[in-house]
Amino acid sequence: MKNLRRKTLAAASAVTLGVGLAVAGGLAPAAATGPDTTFLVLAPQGATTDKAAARVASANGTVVATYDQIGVLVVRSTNPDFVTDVAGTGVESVASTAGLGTALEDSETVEVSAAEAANITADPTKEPLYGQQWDMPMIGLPQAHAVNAGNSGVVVGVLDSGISSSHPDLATQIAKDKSTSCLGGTVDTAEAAWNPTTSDHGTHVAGTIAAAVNGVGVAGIAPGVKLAAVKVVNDDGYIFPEAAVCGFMWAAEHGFQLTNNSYYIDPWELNCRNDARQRPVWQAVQRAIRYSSNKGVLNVASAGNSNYDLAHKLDDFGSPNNGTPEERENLTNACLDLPAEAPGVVTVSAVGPTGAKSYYSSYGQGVIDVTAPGGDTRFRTQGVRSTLTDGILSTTFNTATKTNGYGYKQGTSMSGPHAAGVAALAASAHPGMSPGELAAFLESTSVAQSCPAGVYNPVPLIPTGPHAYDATCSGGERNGFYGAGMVNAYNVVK
Ligand SMILES: [Ca+2]
Ligand SMILES: [Ca+2]
Repeated sequence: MKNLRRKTLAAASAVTLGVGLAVAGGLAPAAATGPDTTFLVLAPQGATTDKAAARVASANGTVVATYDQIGVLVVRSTNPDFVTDVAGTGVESVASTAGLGTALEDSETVEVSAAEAANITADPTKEPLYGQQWDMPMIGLPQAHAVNAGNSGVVVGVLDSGISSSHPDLATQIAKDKSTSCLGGTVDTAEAAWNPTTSDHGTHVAGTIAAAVNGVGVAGIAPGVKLAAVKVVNDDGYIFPEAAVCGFMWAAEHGFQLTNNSYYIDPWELNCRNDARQRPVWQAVQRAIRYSSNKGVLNVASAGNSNYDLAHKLDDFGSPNNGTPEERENLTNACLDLPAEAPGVVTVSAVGPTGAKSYYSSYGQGVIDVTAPGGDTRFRTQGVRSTLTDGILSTTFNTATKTNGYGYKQGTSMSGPHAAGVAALAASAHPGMSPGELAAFLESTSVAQSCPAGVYNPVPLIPTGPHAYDATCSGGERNGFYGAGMVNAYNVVK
């Protein structure tokens, strides 16, 4: 898994370089030119970016986005010496984001046929496909909807690959005036810019949070709230730090109560042992996350799909080379997996239809805050083969045929939006809570789940080997697999 991630990161770097060269070819600069590269320039915390902007201009850079609130500039430059040239008064640090895109962990969509979608059930919510949504009764629907199905003043930002605004279950749910693309680190509010192009991941996430209860398709958890599409995943399936910064700042400045972040920016591999040059990039993202929290946004994030113990990363990599406590502290601070491990972010693990941890879900005591359904298509056969209906059913958009539909996906990408949806109901029923209060309420209303004893592995017969998905849960009522427990929609509104 780690090697795979390293390879995809290398691929992202190559793509960025290719695009940059094509752009640079059209310019006629006086000085030597390199590829058109994106940089994050940080002013000292609390300072304005005026002086830094002046340095950028003198170093042949172009500011494409200014975040004075957090002292961050997004800059593009073809100056191969930009990093050294920009250094000076008002610039605390600078780094290129080239190669720092992380791949979206998207599972293939398994679409439901039109015939199946048309098969009306007798379910009280009147949604034809509700009978396939095993995840909803697990978290307290439809009981919650009888009390509160969400308030339209609550906006949930889906920081993802866009949302299909033509989907019959989503068209009425999207706050178009609060939706944008953040690709390249700059805002583009055109509707086409925030619709999906190569991935329907965000469309699936959006349906879980707030698909309409309208007699069509599926039911979302909080159909009364509004969704905002914030596109941060590029057409190659990568999330670059400048897009994430833009997304958190957009959410902060547009009155969002919540964001859902079903992606995983993982600086650990490349950044945390030797590469100090990348730290400014992650510091910029963390400043943006912190700023959004201070502006009233609760950010919800997926734990990741690597069956990884997030509480013991240092153990996995061994001690840092020089092994000093100071170095270790620096590593810990600079190398959080973002946004999952940033302070104040609600981090969500995944369970399957039995309520047990999904074989793929990452975990970690003190890292996982709550759990929610994300699907587990392997537990039924102990890993031998996949049972698709044990994934999460939601809204889809086939990017090849440009058609809206319904389909199954699995992952912590699917569990995160369950927690975001429940939090949206909580914010609807209890307006005025701060992000910290909302997070604490989400946890205190969750249904605690115990650790399984010993080494846990629901898929011992999986082809990758009998121990490929071993995991050990630690903690008591609050533990590394499930955090405070399973989110519950009814408990937050009753
Ligand atoms: Ca519906
Ligand atoms: Ca957290």
